[in-house]
Amino acid sequence: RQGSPAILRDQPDQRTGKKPDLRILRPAGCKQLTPTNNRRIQMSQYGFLFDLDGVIVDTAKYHFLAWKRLADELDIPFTEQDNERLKGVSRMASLEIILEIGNRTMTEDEKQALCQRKNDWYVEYIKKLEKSELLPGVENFLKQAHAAGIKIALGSASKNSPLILDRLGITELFDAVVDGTRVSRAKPDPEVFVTGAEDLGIDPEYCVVFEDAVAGVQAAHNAGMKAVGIGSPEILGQAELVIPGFANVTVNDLLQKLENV
Ligand code: B16
Ligand code: MG
Repeated sequence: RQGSPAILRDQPDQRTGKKPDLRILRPAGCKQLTPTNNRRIQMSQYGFLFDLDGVIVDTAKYHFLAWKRLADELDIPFTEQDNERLKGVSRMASLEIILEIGNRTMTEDEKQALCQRKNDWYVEYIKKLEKSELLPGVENFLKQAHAAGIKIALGSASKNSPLILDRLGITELFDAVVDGTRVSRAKPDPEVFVTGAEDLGIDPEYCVVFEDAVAGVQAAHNAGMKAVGIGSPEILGQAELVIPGFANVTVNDLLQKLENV
């Protein structure tokens, strides 16, 4: 799976002078992309790294409900617009943003206790997550990638990632899970994706990151990987490719587009 891109045999037949049909040379089940710059990269050489919140499932709404409950208790105004600032940000950093909004200071112990309270409420929501909450097309896309032999990792700041994958019934599609329990540096630091690529045993050059946050796209680039933005080009314009979501997106088409950028 690792190493240089495979160069398939495409020399002309000495007898007929014709180039062989690569579809025939390819072993069954081994899909191959249209070559660019004379390289033929097999699908199974790629690693896909997925952010969780905003890419696979919208957990932001549950984070909001739990943070809002805490903010109300603390008498701190907290709106859905404020919640946008918490996306992709760690639990403690999220609390610090809320305290900053309320112009409040707390001891480390108090902050830990508040994070725990918020998380207990959040987990109550997450425990009830259902498969139907998977974002449109993402399960099909993950299954296509898995079937094509592409290695798949999760790269999320959430310490609740394993529970969420379990509730959504997609744990077995992932070869590696890198979550908030394994990394200490937040995106745009590349730590989460570099760790994921190491787990998969795939060179960053062949890793594609799927992200809905600008900081996540930057983290992918800082890791030497390509980024596919999930959302709007106005916000995620730095990504090599931006798609509104996974509905009707095929792995083959996406990789071909990426190879041409
Ligand atoms: P937890 P991601 C992030 O997920 C969320 O976007 C962010 O709002 C949350 O604070 C963070 O996970 C930590 O989550 O409290 O469950 O550990 O976008 O990195 O998948
Ligand atoms: Mg996200």
